[in-house]
Amino acid sequence: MPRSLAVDHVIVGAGFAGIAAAIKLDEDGERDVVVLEKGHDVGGTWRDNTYPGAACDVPSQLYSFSFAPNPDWSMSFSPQPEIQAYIERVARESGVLERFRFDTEVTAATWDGATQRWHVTARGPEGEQTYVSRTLITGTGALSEPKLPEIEGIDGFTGELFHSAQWDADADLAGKRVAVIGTGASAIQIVPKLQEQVAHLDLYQRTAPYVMPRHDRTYSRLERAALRHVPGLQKLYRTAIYWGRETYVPGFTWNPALAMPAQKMALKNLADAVADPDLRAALTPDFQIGCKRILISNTYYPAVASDNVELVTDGIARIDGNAILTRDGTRREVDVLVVATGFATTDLPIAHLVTGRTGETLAERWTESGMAAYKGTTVPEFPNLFTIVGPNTGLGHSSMVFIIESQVAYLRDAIRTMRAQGLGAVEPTEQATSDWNDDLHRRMRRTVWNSGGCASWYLDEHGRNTTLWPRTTFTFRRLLARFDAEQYVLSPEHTTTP
Ligand code: N01
Repeated sequence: MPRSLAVDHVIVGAGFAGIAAAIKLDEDGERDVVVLEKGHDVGGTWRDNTYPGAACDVPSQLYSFSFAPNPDWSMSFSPQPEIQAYIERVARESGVLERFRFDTEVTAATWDGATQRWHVTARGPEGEQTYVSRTLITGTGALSEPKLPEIEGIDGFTGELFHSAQWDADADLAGKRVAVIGTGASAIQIVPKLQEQVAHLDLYQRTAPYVMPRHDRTYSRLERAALRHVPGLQKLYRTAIYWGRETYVPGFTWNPALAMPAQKMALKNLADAVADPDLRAALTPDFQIGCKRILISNTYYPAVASDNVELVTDGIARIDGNAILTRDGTRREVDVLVVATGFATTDLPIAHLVTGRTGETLAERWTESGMAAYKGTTVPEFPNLFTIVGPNTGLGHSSMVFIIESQVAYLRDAIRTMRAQGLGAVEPTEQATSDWNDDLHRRMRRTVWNSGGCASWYLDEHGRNTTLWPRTTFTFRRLLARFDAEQYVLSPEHTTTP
């Protein structure tokens, strides 16, 4: 293989975002595309998160591609293996899989203004390769870089240790003493499954989350047959789920008073599940609902209340050998330590690898102001870069696939515009970008994420919310419906470009 290969588009990542981009570009006749994926398969976060109990907390009918409906979901909130199988099937049947390079990790991407091309270097099974491309499309996800807790002595832990997103499939936890650190969306799915098999489980909780009932159910054969065969039914069902979530959930992120009924509902869920008043008090959140992601589970509280589980709320002081020491001086020995401590969300690894036309990386550009893009998708000084699931595109209440499809529609229109107008480079103006972000952060001030009295992965080290979208998803789609060339610096294609 040549060390340098010219292509039209490089897509980084083969999760929902990368697959959608590859399929939709193909529909436009954009077939000179390569998708670089550091993992061994498609699926992204759904390939990686294989921990016991992993499942979606957004209904699958909505959490799937609009262009690849699936009448065969077994449950409303499908388990990870089913979602992974769906992603693999869509990728395989799309016919674009031959453009994917697996086990291939991007190590650098640099814009060359003279040729109006990205130089994307990647390390793969056949060594190092540079792809020279018109556009660079990142679909690397917001929750893909596991974050380990900074605890004194953790490096010297003598038992087995793994992160929730790097589950050791060979680990046999039956009859073991296990500790779980963290009580976020991952932990509350893991804990009930572990509780069933381990001898003892210590659950280290720093902040109690709100947990709502999980209204999950299995679809009957009749329902699945109807979804498959009745024209329009699946689309109608998906639309109903979409509007149901869109109308009631975002409301209380903007108006804390509207959150009170939800908060009462979550506290009633806790009271119904946990009889012991001391345990109930320890599990009661001390912030406003919605400030962190609201969790859903019917099995978490009963598991925590089980005889073989201890909820530890004293802070962790350090790790010594195979033991965790808390600040009250207690020492608890364990065989296996599961860290369900989340992901690096505001300092994305890809940002350190991408260098724009001024010689600065994305991470350097974002050092002071925090992550920021125009429409979450394009960045000044980074021509022809499209960041799917970029800054302020995340959701706490609905399907990220909807956001991804909106961004893909936008970048397709950008590429069509470039082709039609003979453009070699497009980048948003600084003015358009700062107007967009000023507006976002003005809206953000009113939300529970900023004023709800909690710390969360939504906020960066300066307390700025650079991850979530503070409006309806419908508005996001409308604002990205068309590539608004008037907000961009447009450069004609250099005639000398090879
Ligand atoms: O991570 P998190 P997650 N010492 O960051 C604690 C999505 N998701 O993997 O709250 C002690 O939410 C931390 O404590 P605190 C979903 O978007 C979706 O669970 O910071 N504890 C917290 O309890 C979700 O929001 C599904 O005080 C420490 C936990 O670790 C996102 O992924 C399933 C600590 C981290 O929670 C992330 O969820 C799973 C320390 N040093 C995930 N450091 C679906 O169902 C951290 N913690 C689709």
